[in-house]
This record gives sequence, C-alpha cells and structure tokens, in this order.
Amino acid sequence: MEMTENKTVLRWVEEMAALTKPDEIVWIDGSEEQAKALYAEAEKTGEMLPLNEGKLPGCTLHRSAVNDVARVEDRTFICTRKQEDAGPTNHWMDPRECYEKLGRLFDGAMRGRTMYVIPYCMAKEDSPFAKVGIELTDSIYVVLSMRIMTRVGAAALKTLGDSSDFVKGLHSKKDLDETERYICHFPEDNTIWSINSGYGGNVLLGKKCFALRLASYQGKKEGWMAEHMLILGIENPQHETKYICAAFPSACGKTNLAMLVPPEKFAARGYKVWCVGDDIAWLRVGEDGRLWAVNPENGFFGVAPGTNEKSNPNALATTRKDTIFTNVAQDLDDNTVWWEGLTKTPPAHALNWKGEPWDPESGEKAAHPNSRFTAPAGNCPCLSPEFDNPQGVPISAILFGGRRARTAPLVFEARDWKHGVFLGSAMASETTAAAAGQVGTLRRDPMAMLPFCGYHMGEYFEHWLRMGEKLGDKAPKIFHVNWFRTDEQGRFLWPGFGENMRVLLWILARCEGRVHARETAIGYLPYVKDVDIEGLEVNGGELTHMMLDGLLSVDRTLWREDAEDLTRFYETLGDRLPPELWEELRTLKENVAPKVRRVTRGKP
Ligand code: OXD
Ligand code: MN
Repeated sequence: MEMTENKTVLRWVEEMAALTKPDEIVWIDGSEEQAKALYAEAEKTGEMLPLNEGKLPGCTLHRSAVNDVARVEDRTFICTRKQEDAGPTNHWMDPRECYEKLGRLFDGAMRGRTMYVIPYCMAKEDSPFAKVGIELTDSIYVVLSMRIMTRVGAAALKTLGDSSDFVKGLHSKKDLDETERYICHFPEDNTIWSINSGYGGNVLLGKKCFALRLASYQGKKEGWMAEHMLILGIENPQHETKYICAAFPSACGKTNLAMLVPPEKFAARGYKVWCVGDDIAWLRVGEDGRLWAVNPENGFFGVAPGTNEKSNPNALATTRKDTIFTNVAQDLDDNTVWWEGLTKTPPAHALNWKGEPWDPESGEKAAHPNSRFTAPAGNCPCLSPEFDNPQGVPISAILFGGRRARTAPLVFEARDWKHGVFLGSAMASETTAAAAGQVGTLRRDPMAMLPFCGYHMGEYFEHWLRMGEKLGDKAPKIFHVNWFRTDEQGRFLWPGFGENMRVLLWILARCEGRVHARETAIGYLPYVKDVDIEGLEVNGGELTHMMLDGLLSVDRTLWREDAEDLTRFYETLGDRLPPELWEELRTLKENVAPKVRRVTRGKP
C-alpha cells in the first residue's frame, strides 16, 4: 500500500521497481506492529538471531558476510558532471556512465525479493534542519537498522508533502560480490545508489551517504554545514549548559567523549555531561546570529570492541535493550553477546563473529574489530534533554583533534576563526606503529571529513571561511586537542576518558573569558595553573604540573616537519584551496622557523 500521493515519489518508486524487479513492494510506516512482523520474518530466515529476552530485551544479532565488514572507500564514488567538482580527494565517476554501469547491476537485482520503501527524516520532522530521504532496499536488516538510526515512517512523508526535495536512495544486497560493490553519490541529483554490500556504513544511506556526503554538498549550496562531529553539553553547578562540537578521525574515541562521565570530584560539585550526538552534526546560523547544531540521527552505530563498564558505561547501558548487534560474538551459555574488552574473562562457550565455535586460547578475535551496536538514542542514560529540540543547541566551541604521539599539545586555541579553519584543515592522525614508542604514519584527515566530503575539499574549506564571516564575533572559538601524547616508551601521558573533562572546562573558561592564555607559535596555550589536575593520576602515579607542562610543550622541529607535510597535502588540493589557508601555513612556518641567533663579533 502506497503511503503518499506525492507524484515524484510514486513515479520514482515505480521506476526503480521496474529496474530491480522485486516480487513485492512494502512501504515502511514506522509502526511497532510492522517492525515486529519484520523482526519475526528476519528471525525465521536467520538474518537476525533473537538474544536472551531477559538480559537483552528486544536485542538481536546479525552476522554480515565475511567479505563485507566495513566501509569501502575505494569503491565509494562522488559522481558530479565535472570531475573537478568532486575534487582530488574523492573517487569520481561520470554520472551518466555510473547510472548505466550500476543500472546493469541493479537490473533484476531484487527478483524473488521484497523491495522495502523506507521514508525517513534526518533531524526532527518539525525542525528547520529537517531533510527527508527515501531508501529502497531488499534488506530487512537495513529496514530495522534505519528504524533505529533515523525517524522512519509516515511522518517523514507528511514532512515532505508534495515536494520533490528528497534524497533518493537505492540499495540492493544483490549477491554481495565485492568486485561489483559500489557506493555511488550523485550530489547534483540528490541520489545515492549502493549495491552488493550489507554493511551499515555502506547501506544505511541516511548516515554517511546522506547526512555527510550529500548534506555537505547541500550545505555548501544552502549556507549551512554538515560535519563529522559529536555534540555534547556540559552543565555547570549553576545549571547552565554550554555545548561543544568535536571532530576526530575514526579510532580517536568520539563516542567515548560524547558520552563522557565526569570524574567524581566534578560530579560531586554538580557538573553533568549530556550527549546530543556521537557522529554527525548539522550546523546553521540561528536567528540570534550564533551557530546552532542538531544531531540529524536518532540512534548510535557504535564500535563494540573496547566498550565496557569503565571505558563507556553510558554506551554500554544504551545497548542493553532494542539493539541490533552486528558481527559480535555470541555467548552460548546465556545467549548474550560478547566482544574483546567487554569483560576480562571471555565466555567459555561462544561463537565467533562468523558463527563458528570459538576457542579463547586460539588467539583469534571473537568479535570482528569493526563489530557494531545499533542502538536507539533514547536508551542513552546521558542523552541531552535538548536532543529533540527542533532548533538544536547553540555551540560555544568547536574542537578538532587527532592521534598525535608528539607533535600536538594536549590543547590549544586558535587565534581566530580563520586560524581555526586552518587547524581543521591540518588535522591528522597517526596509525600506531607495531613497535612501541615508534611514531606511526600520518594520515591527513581535514575536519575528519576526508572520506565524507561530497565535493571539492578546497571549496569545503572556502565554505568554512565564509561561514565564519557570517558568524562574525558570534562565532564559536576553535580549539585543537590531543589526548594521545606518549612518552619514549609509548605510554600515554594523559589519562583520557572522563578526565578529558578537565580540558573541556579550560576550553569553556576561555569561551567565557575567565582565564588568560599564552600566545605561542601555534596558538594560545593554557597556563599550567589553569588546568585543574588535582587528584589526577596517570600510569600509576600522580600527574604533576611538570608533566602537564610537558603535555603542553611545542617542539618546533616537529612542527616544521608537520608544516612541510601539510604543504605537500595542500599542493594535492590544487588551486581551489583558499589563499587564506596558504597564508596561515606561511605564518605557521615563520612562527616555528629556527630562531636566528645573532653572533656578535668579539673585539679584535
Ligand atoms: C563511523 C565512521 O562508522 O566514521 O562512524 O566510520
Ligand atoms: Mn563516523
């Protein structure tokens, strides 16, 4: 039964059905009854396994194909009419060629299957940020995951009305052939085609494909921003809450920071941390001229391994009901789930992520390192009361960060918005090298958007600069943080996790003009006395002021090397890179240049 009279929608669904030739078409209305029936069907086919209803009510386990466990950047394309509009950091295909090529693959791909029509809304339906998408898929797993991750059903179609402004997403698992796997974006047509994958990041089209790749392009056109950022609120003892956005490349603890548990001493004084989002922020200038953010998603698609009662109790609690687990291990004794790092003692009788009997002594991982939980935001104990606020939350500070063993200090502040955009453009993360203490290879990942920007990266930076001009003196302050400084033995010098709160409090103090900072070659750094390290321990000992001083030190030689690496990266972006950023780079180079020592000749 169709759920809309929107002619554009109906015509498109008809066309796509004519192409993919499903046996049946089912419209997803967002109701509990329909979801229940779909869970039952998926359990019948083995696509989803029900888990212990007492311990994990409403939870299921899904195993993906073994060749289909992660996003595939080399098979992800931005298909703009002109190649230069996709830019040098994206894979590109000519849209006509791509429609033809994928058209052949989609032809009859849903034969013998059901096509599900999933209308969904990114952001709350009544929000000025709201954007509608429709995903057509032959996967019940996708339907049930989209139902957690986005606002699915009739309300989305009501929001759309008779407008043709919606993202047209087509997905088929087809036969999961990785040599014919494609994740293709057509920003100029508001269209996404994804085929031969069943993995979340490739097939939950509301997430990376729409909310980042297409939305970043829309944002550029319409004057707002779609960013790979968490959003959190910090409530002080006077019950005032300030909001922060933060971008980090993957494997830098974004979900942990988003759900941070304040250390005991701050909690006792009445501080609270609220999670608005853990992955994506849509940002626009509000009526008051400030920058406002919403999390367009409605759930968390988090990495399971490493999540435990200590590292992230809030995330763990979020997964205790109505959650879909993908590629984790199954504990056969009580039909629950397990992953590396969940508990110290692995289950005695378990199936690994592939569904094979697992021997804890084998040295093999039980859960896939990229195994996931898909959990409703509403389950999160620290979910912000503003989560559903259609206007979003006002942003006081933007953080950029990466995993840097030695170069970047614990925290520093940009001199102004332009310098902040430069810091974002220079973001990079080191892959951890096998040998302890050895510095890994550096991957540039500007604003953590390298795999997610739907257009030319140089123009993306330009857009950031223009947003700053619009915001003027109401712009949030921009900071760079690094939780990952190590000593010669490769041990972390900063305890991280909840203790990162201490850095966030310095950041807010700067935003409120309550502390001074010292100007250095790279930006404003804290005075040691202004970061509260009382009672702080690291590696079994007290974290002293001298150690903090080390964490805040700037090694000019390393910064010179970094500036050279950044120069090479900028060169790859060509002439669409804004001249302002070249200027910032020149300033940095001058600031960290070797100091010329004046040699005064002695008297003859
Ligand atoms: C994610 C990612 O899954 O960034 O969020 O890869
Ligand atoms: Mn992400």
